Amino acid sequence: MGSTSNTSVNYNYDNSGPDLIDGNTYYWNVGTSLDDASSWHDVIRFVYSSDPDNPVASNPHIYLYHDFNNSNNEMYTLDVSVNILDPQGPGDISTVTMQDPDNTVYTLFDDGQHADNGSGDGTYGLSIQFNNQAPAIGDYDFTVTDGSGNTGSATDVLDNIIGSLSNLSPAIIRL
Ligand SMILES: [Ca+2]
Ligand SMILES: [Ca+2]
Repeated sequence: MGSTSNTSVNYNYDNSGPDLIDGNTYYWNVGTSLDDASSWHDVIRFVYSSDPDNPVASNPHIYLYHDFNNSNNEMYTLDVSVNILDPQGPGDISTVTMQDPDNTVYTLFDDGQHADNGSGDGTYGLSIQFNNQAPAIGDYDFTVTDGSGNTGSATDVLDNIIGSLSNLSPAIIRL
């Protein structure tokens, strides 16, 4: 077929595909083939945005663990994460925060140390511990701000507090 020098492709040139929706995640698979050979790239995940500047927050997640510690105090661990992308690249991300239903604001990290998967992979996270008090029910709002002050947001909801398995006791067999 010869060489390809363009660095962009047109999606949906024949109008047979669905419209892309802002903030949605898509997967792109690129392949080529000849009579006797073929080549393909790994599937590429991307988030669609029609805005050339604003960062995008997607896939917000809050995950609650409920346990008891050695002193029999109730412990709650809230792992939160969100995927962040920016049209200017990861270097344009300034801050990523999460505001809980009590209006406390937490800073999230992408260093591989804060329940955020790998370092520098665009997933920002934080692991928050609560002792003897469950986290608040309601909206957890994630906000990303880039170097120019543009923002993007996403929300996940904590709608119930799970119970703990601490009341389960092993069966005692009396002889
Ligand atoms: Ca930007
Ligand atoms: Ca990460």
